[in-house]
Amino acid sequence: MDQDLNRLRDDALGAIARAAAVADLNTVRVDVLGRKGRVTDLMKTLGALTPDERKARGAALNALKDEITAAIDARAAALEAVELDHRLQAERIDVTLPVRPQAEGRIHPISQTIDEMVAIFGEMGFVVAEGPDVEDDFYNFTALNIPPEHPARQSHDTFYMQTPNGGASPKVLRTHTSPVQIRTMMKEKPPIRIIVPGRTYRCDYDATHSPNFHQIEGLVIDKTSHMGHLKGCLSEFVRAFFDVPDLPVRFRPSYFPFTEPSAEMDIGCSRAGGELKLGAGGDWLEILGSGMVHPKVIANCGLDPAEYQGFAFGMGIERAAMLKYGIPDLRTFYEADLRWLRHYGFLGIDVPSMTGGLGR
Ligand code: 2U9
Repeated sequence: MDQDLNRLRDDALGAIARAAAVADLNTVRVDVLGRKGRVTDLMKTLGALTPDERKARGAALNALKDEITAAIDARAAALEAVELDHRLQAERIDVTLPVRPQAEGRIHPISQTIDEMVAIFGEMGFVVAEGPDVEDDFYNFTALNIPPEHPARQSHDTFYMQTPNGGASPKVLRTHTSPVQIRTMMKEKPPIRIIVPGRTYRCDYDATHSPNFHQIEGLVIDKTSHMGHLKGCLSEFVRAFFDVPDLPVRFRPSYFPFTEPSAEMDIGCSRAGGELKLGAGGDWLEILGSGMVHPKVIANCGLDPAEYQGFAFGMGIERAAMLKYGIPDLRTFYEADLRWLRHYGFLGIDVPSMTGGLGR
């Protein structure tokens, strides 16, 4: 081969071998084989040669062109394989990672608080029960041993629905979630261990009362559960809910028509300097009501009170959320103010679970 072709061959193959990326190979391709490249320039000189010289040099130039093209293609394939390998390493994803938290949207503090309470009682073996918001007067009052003259039964305190023919058992908006426990006891055979969160209604409106609010109530019915179980269960609950393991608790005698004996539960707090602090100091704060289910209520549900007994409790969800999350005004829960929800709401990823406390 002519000397100039040898030099061109060495230059081109050297540049191809040194190319660090596919882009460098394109530069070589243009410089050597392009319209104004070195091989093309030499092709243009063939016309000045004799036919024999043109035949020999033309064949040599074509062979060189093929050799360089093959070398470029081979190097390109190798470089592409390396680049693909780097990309596969750099862009590797772990498909087992959990979904990213949703940046938009918030869980309302009432929903979050219900979920937290259900997680705690769920761990103790309670299951959630639900029932209608529009109730029979029987399930809401009569079966619960609430006498006809009780103030709660006055239309001043309860929302009564229109009853066309003065029906025997008028419809009411439930004033507590207790009718769900009545329905469960009438339907299921003990042992019963249920927790009942839900919306409730009373004719009341001020800074601490709203015409609709939320309660969570619990019921345990079996043959042996007693006041000691009630105290243990509720003490465990408040300590887990407020995340204060040594939270002091005390039970005060009280009265409810549906429980006997009845007790209200207080948690220890301090009010020094007008600031409420749970767990510290010598003050007390009422948090829930409870008691042993009244034998008459057990009998009203078709169960024998000589065979079955158990305990019940109830608390306001808004009040518990206000205490836990420092929300000062009950009315703000229902104003649908997005600024309030962004401040007090929770991200969808903050699902309460008892793995490691409530997981916050
Ligand atoms: C059945 C038997 C017993 C539920 C109970 C309370 C005590 C109680 C209030 C707390 C604050 C309601 O939101 S609140 O105003 N509740 O003090 N509730 S015992 O007892 C029952 C329920 C159903 C069959």
